[in-house]
Amino acid sequence: MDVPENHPRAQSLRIRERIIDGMHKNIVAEAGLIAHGRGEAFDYLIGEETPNFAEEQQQAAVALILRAQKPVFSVNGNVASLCPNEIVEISELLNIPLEVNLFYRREERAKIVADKLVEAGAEEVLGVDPEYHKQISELTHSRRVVDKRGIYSADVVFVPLEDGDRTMALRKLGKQVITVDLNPLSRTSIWSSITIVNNIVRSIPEMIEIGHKLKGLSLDQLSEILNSYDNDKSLRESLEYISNRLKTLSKTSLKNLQKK
Ligand code: PTJ
Repeated sequence: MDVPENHPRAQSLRIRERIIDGMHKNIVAEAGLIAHGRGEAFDYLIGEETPNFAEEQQQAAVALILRAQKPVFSVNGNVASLCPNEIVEISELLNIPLEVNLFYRREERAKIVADKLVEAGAEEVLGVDPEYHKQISELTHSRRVVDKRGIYSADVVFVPLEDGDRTMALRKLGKQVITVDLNPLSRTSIWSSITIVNNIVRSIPEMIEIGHKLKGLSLDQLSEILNSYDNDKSLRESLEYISNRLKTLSKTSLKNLQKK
């Protein structure tokens, strides 16, 4: 669908089109549409812009990736459709390899998602060559499959828009997990080491900017950033932010929002 330029919600509709287009191309799972709708609802609650707490979460996430010995970026259908170019850019900047890892795994879909990343400029995409497949016993069925060069041996896994089950399994395996999830109450948010409560279409470009700034820091300086970060506290801040915002809105005329 052509989104009219002057539509008041043109940006949101364009992003939706990426997901719909991704579903028609078999990149996005059907359930990915539902996940996107849930994300949109939470984005309304934070005002569809990056709050201060998310900036801190993003900074800590970049510091953790830069400090990691073997980080990996786990990409699913929604993420590949929403921001393929930015993912390739951050992968190169932070030296974090891309691995296709799907909740609704089917071999041919994994290949299509990988092709989407290659089309966006990725030189290598893990997770699709059966020669390197390994199983994570904590997970069931096809979701067990990971790449032995990637998630299997990684110390830090960046896994945005994820299902809670897998996040828990990765944590139980001793890995640090970074996620992006607009829902601060999801199991993924609660189980992750660092939870970025922001829309991925904003957070990846912002993390690229942060990456440029933090790249020159020493391991000690990165650790300092991480030592002053507390994910539980940060998640509570996100809830406080949402509830304060709703309280304020409930006291003023909603006509003020018509300007948006
Ligand atoms: O491509 P697959 O097969 O790996 O499947 C991907 C989905 C997303 C369908 C799968 O991982 C899934 O079912 O995830 P959930 O359990 O629905 O969780 C997705 C979370 O991402 C939800 O908490 C949403 O609020 C959140 N979310 C959705 N869109 C965005 C988002 N968070 C940040 N930015 C978004 N754009």
